[in-house]
Amino acid sequence: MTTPTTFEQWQTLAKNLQPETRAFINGEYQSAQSEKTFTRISPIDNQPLAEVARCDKADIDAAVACARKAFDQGVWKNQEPSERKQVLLRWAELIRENVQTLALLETLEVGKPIGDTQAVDVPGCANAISYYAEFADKLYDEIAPTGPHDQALIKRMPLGVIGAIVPWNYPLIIAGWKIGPALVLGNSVVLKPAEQSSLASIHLAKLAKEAGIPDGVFNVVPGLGEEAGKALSEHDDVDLIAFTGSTSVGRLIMETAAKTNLKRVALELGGKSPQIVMDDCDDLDAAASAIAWGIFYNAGQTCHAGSRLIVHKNIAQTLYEKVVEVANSLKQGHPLDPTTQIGVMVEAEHKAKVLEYIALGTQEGATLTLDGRQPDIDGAASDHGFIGPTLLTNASPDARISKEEIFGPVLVTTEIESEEEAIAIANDTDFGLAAAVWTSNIKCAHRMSEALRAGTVWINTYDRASMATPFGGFQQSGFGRDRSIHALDKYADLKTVWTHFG
Ligand code: TXE
Repeated sequence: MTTPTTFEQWQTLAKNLQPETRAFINGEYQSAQSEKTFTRISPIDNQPLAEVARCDKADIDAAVACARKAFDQGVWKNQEPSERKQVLLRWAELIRENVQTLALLETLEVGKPIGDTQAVDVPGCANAISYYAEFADKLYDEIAPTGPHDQALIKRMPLGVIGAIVPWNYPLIIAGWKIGPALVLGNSVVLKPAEQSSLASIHLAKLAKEAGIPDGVFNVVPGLGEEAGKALSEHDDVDLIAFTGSTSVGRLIMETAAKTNLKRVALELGGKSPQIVMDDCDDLDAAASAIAWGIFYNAGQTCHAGSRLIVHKNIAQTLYEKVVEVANSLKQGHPLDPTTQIGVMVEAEHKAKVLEYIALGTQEGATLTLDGRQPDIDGAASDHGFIGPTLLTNASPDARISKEEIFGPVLVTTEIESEEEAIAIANDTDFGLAAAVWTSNIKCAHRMSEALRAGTVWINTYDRASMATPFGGFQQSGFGRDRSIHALDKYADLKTVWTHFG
């Protein structure tokens, strides 16, 4: 099939799409045992997109039992590491080959631009799986220093059954970040996608089977958070819940783990990441561009969105003007139009929540410098789901809009006069996912990067990343890292095997 390049071609493909909507358990697609479904409405046109299997405890029990059986029988973990690597690499390749279908599913479900799902989300998922595939035959275990007649091996053992609960904002990438390291170490996985974004994950399962992942090793169980998600996190035979989502659900999952089998928990939660711009920043154009993309990309529905701008008062007005200029140049439009840069919000309820925050901002005394509530869409799509780039300047650091995660294209700014003041305001948050510092003073950059409480600190850039760097938060942004070699730690236990031959 030739790759569609126009809005019309993508629309035709979308019309003819017949997505699989059932759970994938033990290598087969199957309806929920209750036969129930839930309707996914596309945020693009508010029309029903699919009737998705509404799985609950019974289906989770079945999926976990198959995952456990596959693990205990060793159908995956006991394969030669190089064979497991080949299977995972083949899966990643199939994901790349299926970019059209996967990108389309994700765009239709969550309303993000097709250009992004094609160029970022689908390749991001494939790259995560191929990155971890390479560890299969390259990662060595350890021998501890001991006396001459002893040998102590420190072996990395797979945990068993991993429950991966993922959100809707980057459904495929975040799934890949969890599935890749879990599977390469020999674990089995039960993936619970968000109810807003099940279809692309369900399609992934077909490709997993085609690549040669044995039955039971990778399962996808769609359903509601309070039903399927809760059942997975309560399950006594799940060894780890790897979760990305809201701080409130993360808290629940930790409580549940403590009350059940003390399963391990890894949490990647919300954020309120500051971008600090000092008055010696020597490239305000670059800063403005990175600041705008850092908050407006994916309509601000990004956990590490740079949602707080903390700017030196000497340059504040100039910077606001530049940020507004970049914001106005971003093309908001129909998500199936390949030239669109900002799509629609994931759901009407979520849009309403973001609009409430914008209204609250002005009540709290901030100035609405750029009002995105009535974006000027050029007729390519109805504007029901859109919120345009929004700038609330001069917000009090104590205002709710400065403290709470809005998860929309809303940049909240506060002005400062010194490095100390900037750090104090930046760190005055319960979160700690990311931060950035813009300065030409190398000493100031390093002092600030040390002082900022965040899992990632960017200096004179924003949102540059690679699979080789860990991603995750300090404080209530969670713990445990996705990406990089360090993510492997979450999916393994260490076993010491001590032999004495004196
Ligand atoms: O997240 P939820 P929602 C933040 C963001 C957003 C808010 C709410 O601020 O506005 O959270 O989003 C599953 N037991 N982030 O409601 O509910 C659910 O089915 C087990 C930041 O979408 O946390 C989904 O699969 N699982 C975030 C996943 O949890 C449960 C990305 C996430 O949903 C459950 C998304 C339960 N009781 C939202 N309830 C980020 N860190 O990027 C729900 N789930």
